[in-house]
Amino acid sequence: MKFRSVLALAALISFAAPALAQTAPLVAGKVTKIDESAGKITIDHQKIPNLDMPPMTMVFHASDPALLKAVKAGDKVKFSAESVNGQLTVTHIEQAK
Ligand SMILES: [Cu+2]
Repeated sequence: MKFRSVLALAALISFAAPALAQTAPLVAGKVTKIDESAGKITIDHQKIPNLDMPPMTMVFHASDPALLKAVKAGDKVKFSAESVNGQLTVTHIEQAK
């Protein structure tokens, strides 16, 4: 019984791992506002192909609070956004050079 659940877990992880490794494309944008306490970031972004979204300014959740410390309002950035549990979430962000 226990061995079976370990096998099931191993199977689950082997399926989940490629999905986690798959990264969303980097999108160019400009940070307009950061709300650290709410864990949100507003980005004036270009087209987001994986979300089929045209350019606009909008609020995203941050998948990790540390992401909001890496950038500040006014920064030009490259970021990845994905739908996580139905919420549009920034999963990666870096300064654009
Ligand atoms: Cu948008």
